[in-house]
Order: sequence, then structure tokens, then C-alpha cells
Amino acid sequence: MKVKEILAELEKKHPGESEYHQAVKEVLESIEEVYNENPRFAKAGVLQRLVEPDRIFTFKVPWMDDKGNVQVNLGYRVQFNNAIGPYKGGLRFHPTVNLSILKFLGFEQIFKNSLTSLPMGGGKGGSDFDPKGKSENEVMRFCQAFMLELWKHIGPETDVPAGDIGVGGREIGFLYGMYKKLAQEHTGVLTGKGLNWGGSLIRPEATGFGGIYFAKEMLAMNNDSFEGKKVSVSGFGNVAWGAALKATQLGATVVTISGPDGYIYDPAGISCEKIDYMLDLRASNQDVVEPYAKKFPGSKFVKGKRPWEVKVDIALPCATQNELNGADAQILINNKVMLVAEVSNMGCTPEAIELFIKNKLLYAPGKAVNAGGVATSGLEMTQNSMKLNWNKDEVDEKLHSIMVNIHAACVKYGKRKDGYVDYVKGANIAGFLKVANAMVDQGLV
Ligand code: 2IT
Repeated sequence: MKVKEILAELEKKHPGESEYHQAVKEVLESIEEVYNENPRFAKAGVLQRLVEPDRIFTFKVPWMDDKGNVQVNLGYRVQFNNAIGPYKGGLRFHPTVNLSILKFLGFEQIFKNSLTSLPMGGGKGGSDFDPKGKSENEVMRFCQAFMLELWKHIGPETDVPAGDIGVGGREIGFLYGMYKKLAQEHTGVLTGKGLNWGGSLIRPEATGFGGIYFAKEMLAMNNDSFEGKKVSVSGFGNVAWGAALKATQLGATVVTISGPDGYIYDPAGISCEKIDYMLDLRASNQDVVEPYAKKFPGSKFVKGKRPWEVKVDIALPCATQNELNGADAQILINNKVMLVAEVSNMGCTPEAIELFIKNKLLYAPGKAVNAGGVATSGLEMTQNSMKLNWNKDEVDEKLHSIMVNIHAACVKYGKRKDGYVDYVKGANIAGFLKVANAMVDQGLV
């Protein structure tokens, strides 16, 4: 079957799942040439099999709020592909969660995990539960009710969930506690665990740190660095926090963060205690950044806008999918941005990506840039299996070398004759080849 036919069939079979179609289209268009050059992939039906998840679990999550009212949410786990290792990927708790979002995330995860070079397949899960405004007891009761269903389908060699938007260390604790009680074993079944019970050092920082290590390689190839650069970051969660911390350490000035309410512009730079304050904002469970402007004079809050209108050298989307569109991309280009690295998953729309590549900007997609998060989850799994803990430098060094290798793989498959690197193509081909070859080797399963 041809790539075009596979895409058309997918849209017919799953109408309205726009994020899922967007993610699949991007990958299939990138790998079309490689796929056509290797008839063994078509013979084994690799693409038709790859675009459908192995299975999806959907379940009801009933729980009781603090007022004694019954609440009902939907829970999901998408086990997408386990050709190269157990299903692996985060859980997202956010009111926008639906099957299209989780299938796009699960699909992206296959290639991202393959890029890390660690043995991890692709999966994703979550719920439409909204953590905003919930008390800690409500979050705990919800996590316990969620795990009461999920635990049957996961295991340290089967499927290893982790965090994503709305699921951080606290939630992983509540989820793990219930898993442990039900499964009657203490295993490495979730990653992002607390340090005292199997977690890895650097895991909280890993997505942001890895993203900056990757962008550093992009800059180095152009004889440049973060030193003295002005950087805009979106979001204010775990990913934005890690990225701001590392970019600042490397001599850049981070001038924005953002939330659903608007963005903060801080020309003096978001550093030191201002970076710590991001954690307080997140812990408040209010999902707003406005209080930052009251706390730190000299900064301002811009209501209802995204940070891409600020003139910067480097833009780092760190919030959610499709958070930077064609119009935003054009503003960044007019403002002479030199590098855009997606630290969020599928942060840029196809129109934005097309503009970046047409203008030969340094641009790299989430599945390569943010792979440090799941890579460090993989390192957590290794430590759990060995029943020992590496120190901070050991984990950071491994994370750094994984990001350098992912960058090299993108260059290997994405470098054009004129020297421009198409990181989208490079990441997709490098991630795909390993999985596709594994699927062919393992027969029709
Ligand atoms: O999008 C991602 O890669 C994650 N949310 C992390 C997944 C993981 O298993 O650590």
C-alpha cells in the first residue's frame, strides 16, 4: 500500500481525530522515500500495522470529591507498539484529553523512544480529569480510582507509565502506592518515582535539560552557543522549569513563561529564585502565571496572549501541542529568531513547521528535542532492574550523551545536499527504521 492510501484509510476509519492524523501524516510523509526504497517494509505491512495501536483500554473512573459528590471521569491507556521494548509513555490528566490526543502522543512516543536507543516501545494514557482547583485529597482519591483499573494492564516488563501534563511526582506517588498494594510487589512499574522509593536523580529536570542539550548541539553545528542569547519559553510546568534552569546556566536570558491566562515578560531574566517560584505557581494548582508579575517588579503580565510576539533569538515551546501556529511563526521570523526547538510534544502546527523549514531556520521537533525525559525514565528502569542508584553526575552524563547521539542521528538522516538539516525528516527516519526493522524481524504479530 502507498503512503497516501494508508493516510486516506486512516482518516476514513477514525474521522475527526485531527491530532492523531496530524502526527501520522508528518511521520509518513517524512519516511515515504525510505519506505518505498525497502519493499520488505510494504511486504510485511509495516505501515498499516504501525499506525494502529496494538490495543486501547478505556475505563470509567468514579471518585468522590471533598463535598461528598460523585464524580465520573474517563481513563485510557493506549498500548501502541512494543517492537523494541515494553510500552512506555506518560499519563496526561487534562480536560482536553481524548483518544485523538492520546493516540497522537502514543504514536509520537514510538519514534521518540526509538531515538533514545533504549529498549522502550510506545504508549500513552491519561484522563479528562482536571487537576485545576482540586485538593490534595481529591487528587489522591482520583489517582487511586484510576489505578484500580489500570494496574491490570501494566507491569515492569509490559507497560511502564510515567508523568505528563497534570501528572508530576505527587501523582506518581499516589498511583504507585495503589499499584503496589494491588500487585503486591514493589517494582519499577512507573517512572518519575520519588528518590526514596526507586526514582532516579535528574528525572524531574531531564526533559528540559535534554531539550537544551539538543539545542546546544544545533547551535554548535553553526559555531554558536546559548551564551548571551535571549530565549522565550512557554508553559510554566516541569518542562519549562528544566529548560529555563539549563538555558540560564549556559549563559542565556530567559525572558518569558506562560500559562492558559497569558504570558509573563521579564526582561531582567527568569533566573534563581524566579525559577524556583515556577514550582510554587504549579503547586498552587491554579494553572495561572499572573501572580509572577505581582511578585517580581520589572516584569509584566500580558493577558490572553502567547509569548511568541516577544523578540528573541531562541524560542522554546514547552507547554502543549499546536501551541505555536503559522501566524506566530511568521512573527518570530520577522523578529529574526534563529532557533526554534519544540520541547513540548508537537508544539508547532504543520504551517509553522513549513515556514521554519522554508526560511531555513534551525528548527527541531519534539520527538527529538524532548526525548531526554523518557530517556531518563529508561535510565530509571535500568537502575530499578539492577536494584541500585546512579549518582547525579552519572545520570546527567548519560542523558547528555543520549541527546548528542539523537542529534547526530537527526543529522545523519536529515542533512540536505546544501548542508541544511531537516530535523523533522531526520528524527522520523532514524526513529522509524529501528522499529520497522524490528517489526519485520518478529513476523506478523
Ligand atoms: O512525552 C513524554 O515523553 C513524557 N511525558 C515522558 C514519558 C516517560 O515515560 O517518561
